[in-house]
Amino acid sequence: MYFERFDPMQGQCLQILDQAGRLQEALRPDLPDGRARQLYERMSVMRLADRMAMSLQREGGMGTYAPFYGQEAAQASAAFLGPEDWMVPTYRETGALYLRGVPLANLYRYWMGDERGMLMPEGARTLPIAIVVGSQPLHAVGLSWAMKLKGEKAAAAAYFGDGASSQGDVHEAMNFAGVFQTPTVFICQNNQFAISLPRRQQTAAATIAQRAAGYGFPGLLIDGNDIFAVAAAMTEALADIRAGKGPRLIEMLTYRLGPHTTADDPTKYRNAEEIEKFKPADPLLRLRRYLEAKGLWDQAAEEDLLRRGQAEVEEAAGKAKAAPPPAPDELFAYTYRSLPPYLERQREELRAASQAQGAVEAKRG
Ligand SMILES: Cc1ncc(C[n+]2csc(CCOP(=O)(O)OP(=O)(O)O)c2C)c(N)n1
Repeated sequence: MYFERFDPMQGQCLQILDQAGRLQEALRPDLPDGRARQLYERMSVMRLADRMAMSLQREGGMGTYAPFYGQEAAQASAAFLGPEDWMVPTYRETGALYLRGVPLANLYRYWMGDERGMLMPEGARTLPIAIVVGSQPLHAVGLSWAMKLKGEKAAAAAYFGDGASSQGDVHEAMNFAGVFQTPTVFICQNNQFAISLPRRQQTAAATIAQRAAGYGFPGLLIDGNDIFAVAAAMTEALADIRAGKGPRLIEMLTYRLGPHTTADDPTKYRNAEEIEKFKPADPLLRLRRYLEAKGLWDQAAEEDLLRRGQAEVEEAAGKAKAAPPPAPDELFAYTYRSLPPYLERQREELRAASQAQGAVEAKRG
């Protein structure tokens, strides 16, 4: 009903829970209050986990990190995927991967430079993070096409941003998905920026969701800071996809409140007033208001949650820090079956350098 009723071509955007925490019951998806409360808790811990990653980076434990502050409801889309579905994440999806069940300590390890943090448990149907912008839709379409050929009733979820939507790869993926009717859900988190490039300079189209029409499948524009709209869009898209109705595109309108990554200085391309303008749209704030109005949440519950959440996040950070670092050799281990000569030389250089460093450290005692 949502995909039919809300036409992105007409500029329609699905919002069910407004900023004041008022819910439009007539549009409510199958998201009972108990589940909404549970999601509020997970999204709150997600935010704490994001903050912890920022601190770990600032204290030198991580090379870089891509925060998702402000995008927690869109990230919670992963909670609606089943174990039979595939998830294909970008670097932004730490929160989504956490909800998918990837241990936080592993996610931190990855950002600390240890690829083993991306080793997924057998059968987890979750690809490792790919930094290559726009690669996720291609991979998800490939996976979903394979599932279709095998007769599996499941979907593959492609995560990507507004910036990625301009990549040729994304066009090819969506076109292929339309032609072969692959079971793919394209999840575009439109957080208004591709690093410093604002959304208005990204495309002359009024919405990204409307592009689906050009590929021959339905698209839906939603308020990506509204967990009820996220639930509605994801549940309907996945049900349709599993019923063999082909791909779906969901554009989740959100706003990145933090920097693009820890290497970015957003004051160079947006001012403080703009950020303040978006703060009332915070996905946690409105859900909390809703739960409080229903008598399902209060200050004591909030304090208890923050205490438990912080303990969980600190434990994960401790685990990640205590994990043995990868051997330098591993840099060369997984891409080539046999290394080309120039990489062979580099590996020998690195071995010699780490042995020399080891000897110096041993002398120092
Ligand atoms: C193919 C490719 N080109 C360029 C980059 C550099 N790069 C990293 S993130 C980014 C912006 C992507 O913006 P968007 O798709 O909107 O996602 P967001 O970072 O906002 O989540 C760019 C250009 C890259 N990683 N891969």
